[in-house]
Amino acid sequence: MTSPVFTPRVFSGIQPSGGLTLGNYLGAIKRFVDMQDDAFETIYCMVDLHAITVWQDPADLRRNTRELCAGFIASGINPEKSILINQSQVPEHAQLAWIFNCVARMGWMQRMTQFKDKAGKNAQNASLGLFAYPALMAADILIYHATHVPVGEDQKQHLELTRDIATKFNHDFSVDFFPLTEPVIKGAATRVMSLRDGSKKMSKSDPSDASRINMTDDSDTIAKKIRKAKTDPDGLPSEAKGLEERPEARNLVNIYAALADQTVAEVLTEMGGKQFSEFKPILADLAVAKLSPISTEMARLVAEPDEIDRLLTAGAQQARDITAPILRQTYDIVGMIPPKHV
Ligand code: AQP
Repeated sequence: MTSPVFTPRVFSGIQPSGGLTLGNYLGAIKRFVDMQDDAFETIYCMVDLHAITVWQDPADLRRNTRELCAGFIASGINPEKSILINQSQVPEHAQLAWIFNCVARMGWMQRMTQFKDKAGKNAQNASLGLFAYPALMAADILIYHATHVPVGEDQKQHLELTRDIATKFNHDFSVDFFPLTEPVIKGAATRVMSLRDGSKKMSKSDPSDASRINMTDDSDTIAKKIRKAKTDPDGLPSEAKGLEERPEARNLVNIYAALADQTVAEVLTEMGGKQFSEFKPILADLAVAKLSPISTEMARLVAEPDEIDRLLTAGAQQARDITAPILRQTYDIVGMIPPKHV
C-alpha cells in the first residue's frame, strides 16, 4: 500500500486563559506569522475547550477569546491567508477527541508533565478534562491532517503523544489515515523564562505580574519590568558558552535575539562586554518598539467585538470544509453507521 501524500498544512492554537505573554508571542504567534508566508495552508485556533480544563469565569472567557483573536491579527496573522477559528465553533475537534480518548492509554496520559505541573499536589481534584487535554490537542491537529505544528518547547511531549495516537489508530485499524505530524520548535525563544526566576517558564497564569511581559503592557510597564528583571552581577559574554549556568542572563539575550530576528551569536558579537545596566535599556527600547504597535492595534480591534465574531464565524465555516470530511472518514474507519439522507 502506498502512503498518502498529505497537503503541507500547519495547525496551532493558544488558550484564551487570560492575557497573552511575550512567551506566547515569541514562542508561538510570531512563528505562526512566518509560516503563513511559507508554502503551507495555515490554521490558527483559540482553544477555548482547552482553557476550561481549569476554571474560567464565563464573561472573562468570552472577553479573553476575543482579545486573543485581536492579538493574533494585530501580530500579523491575516484572515485572508490563514483560517482563524475558535475551537468550540468547529465541533469536529471535540468529536475526534472522543475517538482519541478511546485510542490513547491511561499510562501515556499519566506521563504528561504538563498535567503533573498543572494538577499540582491535588491531582485527585483536577478535572477529567485536564487529564485528557493531550487527546483533545491531538484531535485539534489531526482533524486537519496537519503536517506541521509550530509550538514552544513546553509542548514537545504533547506533540510526541499526538504522533503516538496517530500511529496506534493507523495500526489498530490497518490504515494509513493520520499523518505523523512534525513539531516545529525553532528559534532563540522556544522557552522564554520568567523575568523573576530563570528556572520557570514565563506563563500567563503565574501569580506574579512582574514575572512576565503582557502583550497589553504599556511602554513604561515593559521598560520597568525589564529594568527589574533578575540578572547576575557579570556583564554579557561575547560567546554563547559564557551564558551556560546563567539562566536569567541567557533568557534576556534570547528575548533580544528573537525580537531582533538575530541569532544569539550575532547579539553577543554586538553586545558582548556590556553590563546589564547598559543592555537592559537597549532591550527595553527594542521590546517597546516591537510590542507597542501590536498592543495599540489589539486595543483598536477589541473595541469592535462584532467584527471579531464575524471573522471567527467565517473561519469556522472554512475550517469545517476540511474537518467534516475527515471526521466522516474516521467514523467510517471505526465502524460507525452514517446517517441516511432521505
Ligand atoms: N514561556 C514560553 N516560551 C515559549 N513559548 C511559550 N508558549 C507558552 N509559554 C511560552 C507557547 O505558546 C503556545 C500557547 O500556549 P498556551 O497559552 O495554550 O498554553 P501554555 O503553554 O500553558 O501557556 P501559558 O502562558 O503557560 O498558559 P497558562 O498559564 O494558561 O497555562 C504554545 O505553543 C506554547 O508552547
